Amino acid sequence: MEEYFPGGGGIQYLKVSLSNAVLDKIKSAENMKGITFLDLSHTNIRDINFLNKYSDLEILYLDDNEIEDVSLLSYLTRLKKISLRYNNIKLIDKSFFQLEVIRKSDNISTIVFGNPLIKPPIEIIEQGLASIFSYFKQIEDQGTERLYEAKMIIVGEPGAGKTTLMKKMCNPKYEVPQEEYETVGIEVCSEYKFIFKNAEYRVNIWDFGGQPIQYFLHQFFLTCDTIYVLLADDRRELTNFDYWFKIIKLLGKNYKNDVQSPVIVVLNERNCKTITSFNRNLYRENFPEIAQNMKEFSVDFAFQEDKRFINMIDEINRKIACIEVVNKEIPNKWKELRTLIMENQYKNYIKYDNEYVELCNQCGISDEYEQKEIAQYFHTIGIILYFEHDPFLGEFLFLEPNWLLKGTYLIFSDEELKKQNGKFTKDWINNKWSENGYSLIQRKILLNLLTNSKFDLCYQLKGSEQYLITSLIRDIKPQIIWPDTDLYFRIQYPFLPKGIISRLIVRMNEDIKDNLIWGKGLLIERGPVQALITEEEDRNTGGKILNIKIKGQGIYKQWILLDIRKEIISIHKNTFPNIKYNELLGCICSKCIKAPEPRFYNYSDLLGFIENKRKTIECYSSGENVSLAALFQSAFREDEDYRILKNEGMVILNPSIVNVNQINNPNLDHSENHLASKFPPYLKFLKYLRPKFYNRITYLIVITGIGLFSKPIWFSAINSIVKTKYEITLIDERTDTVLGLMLIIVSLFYNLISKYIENKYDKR
Ligand SMILES: Nc1nc2c(ncn2[C@@H]2O[C@H](COP(=O)(O)OP(=O)(O)OP(=O)(O)O)[C@@H](O)[C@H]2O)c(=O)[nH]1
Ligand SMILES: [Mg+2]
Repeated sequence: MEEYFPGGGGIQYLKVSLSNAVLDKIKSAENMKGITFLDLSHTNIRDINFLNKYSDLEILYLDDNEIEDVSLLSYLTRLKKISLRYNNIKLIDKSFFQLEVIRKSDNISTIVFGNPLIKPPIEIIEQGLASIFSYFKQIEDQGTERLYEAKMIIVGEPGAGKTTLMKKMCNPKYEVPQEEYETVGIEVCSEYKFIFKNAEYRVNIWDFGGQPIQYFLHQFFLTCDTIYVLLADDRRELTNFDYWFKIIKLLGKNYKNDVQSPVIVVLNERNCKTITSFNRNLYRENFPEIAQNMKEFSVDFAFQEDKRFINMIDEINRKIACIEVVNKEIPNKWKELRTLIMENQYKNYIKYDNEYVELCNQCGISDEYEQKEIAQYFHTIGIILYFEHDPFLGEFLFLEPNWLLKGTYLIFSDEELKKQNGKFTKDWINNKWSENGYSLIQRKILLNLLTNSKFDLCYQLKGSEQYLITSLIRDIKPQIIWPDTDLYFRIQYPFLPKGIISRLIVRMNEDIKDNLIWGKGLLIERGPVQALITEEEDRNTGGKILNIKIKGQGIYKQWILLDIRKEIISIHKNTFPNIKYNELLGCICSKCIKAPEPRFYNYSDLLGFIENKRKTIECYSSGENVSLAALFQSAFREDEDYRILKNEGMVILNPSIVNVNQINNPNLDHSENHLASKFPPYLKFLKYLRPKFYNRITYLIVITGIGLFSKPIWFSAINSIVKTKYEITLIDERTDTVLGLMLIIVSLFYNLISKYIENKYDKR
């Protein structure tokens, strides 16, 4: 052991660079008192009980391991810092939160981030200590049990047999109908129950209409912590497996704990003829995360007692029983509340503030946070719909989602509206709903669902009574005169879910130029710049790209790009937190700038180059060395907005890199370059000093001057400051008046000239 812990009890610090052998020694060490720092991140350890010998530990890093049980940590009472990110911790005892190191932490959730926590749930931990202890208290007071309730989502092409499967699961005697019946919106059935390991599970089955016009619903209603049944129909062999796998990967994964919902692929046979178009190996290869927890079945629902149907149902049951949230321990009172809510199910919705809170109070649940948490939990397991973050919709709990979806679908599928290219007035839409039996408050809720900002479905046209549903805009690209592009930017997606362009149109509607919008693009204008944003096929990767072309002068280009990226990133964040994308920046070398399409650089690669202190990159198209700083400066601004973007999770560039190299910017016109080349060292110097120069040095020198000039008593004090800080030797007391005057005049004059030159440079 000595080689690792030289000096025995005398050492206080241990940073381990670990081989298995070293790790074994650390684990088997006898008495490790005196060690205060231990970093065992990325070592694949599972069991940390050996740490009981390290009772003096103050700093302990255990990130990226396989740890499940952290109860031992309660013995490490001297800890001042601990990190347990990305382990496999599901349950944490109350004693852990009583540790001083946890109690004093500003943000406990960062310590345990990336763990599949069930108890306490991460949402509770994020709320801080008070909520955590209140959670434990509730459990102690009330006792807990499991609800054994889950949500199952059936998706697939129209007519694939989704509704048939749902009905068959809820009623085994159900006979497959002869005629076709198309599901509109989503139908929910809560009658399916099964027994697994002595527990009775209840499943809320959500059956989605398969018509492509309903795909926009997916972004709002496909959720994680559920099971997906993907139905493929062999009659038409039209199943778009690619779309379904991608959307399930995107929306079916809980990004908080990285758990992907299980998937059952059902190849629905007709007359025992199997589907031929499902290339299972390809999907297993391309979607390994889904494949891990996926099973396939070929079944014909028309055959009663088909053994394969029974096998499929068994597997569905088994997978449901393994979903974490389904086995979550909840306080007894929550179950009582569930029953009370269900008694209201004949109502379409209940109001959060009075009705729901009242039901909570009846069950003795008075804590506001707990009430909210229950609503979120019931939303996850599919009992209700609760739009937690929406100021208007969040006032309701929707007990019956169908009327909401049917009301929306009624509008989206309206032929008259399609002819109007998605434009409607409030009167028109209210009439439409009231003709179909919707009450005043229902109409209000529906209109809010359409127009509220969470969903970006529609917006009010400028200076008009009309609204526009952007996903109904015809996909006919209007004639656009677009001469040259000054700035090229792209976002490249392996999978682009439906709706990003139409949502972007809603978000940027204030800037749309001359109504130039279509299904796959928009043209926006702000001041002297225009931006053309289009959704296109990516010929290189087979995926999709959002192409952003900007033309115009000055920094407005960078502004508009920044705003477009902000909106797109916010759409990602709100609806598709798992989405994968690359940002690409167009080259600015002399050849690319004139070419119809430039070479594109991967934005994050460029950031890597800058970090490695590279100054240029070679354009493979022209062979020119392009200044990285100039490349960045062509597209990005360097101010406060960067910080905002950084908070949004975007990588940014350190502005100083751009600044110093400003004179190399080929985007400056000739006269600017000329001016810049005249003063490079001076400008660099000024840039270095600014803004400190004006504020600090001038100020200090002028004050010194005044001091010397008027009150020699200051002399010695100022002398000592100036001497030590700036190594200027003042001559003697007799010269102080002259010296003071000189300092004042020279520094003010210098200040004046620098301001003049800098302003002149900046204006250009
Ligand atoms: N023989 C046979 N016919 C089936 C089977 N599954 C579905 N069908 C037929 O296909 C029709 C459509 O099935 P649905 O279950 O309504 O299809 P869906 O996927 O819900 O369709 P949408 O709601 O339009 O998306 C049914 O009415 C049946 O006639 C099956 O397993 N065997
Ligand atoms: Mg159906």
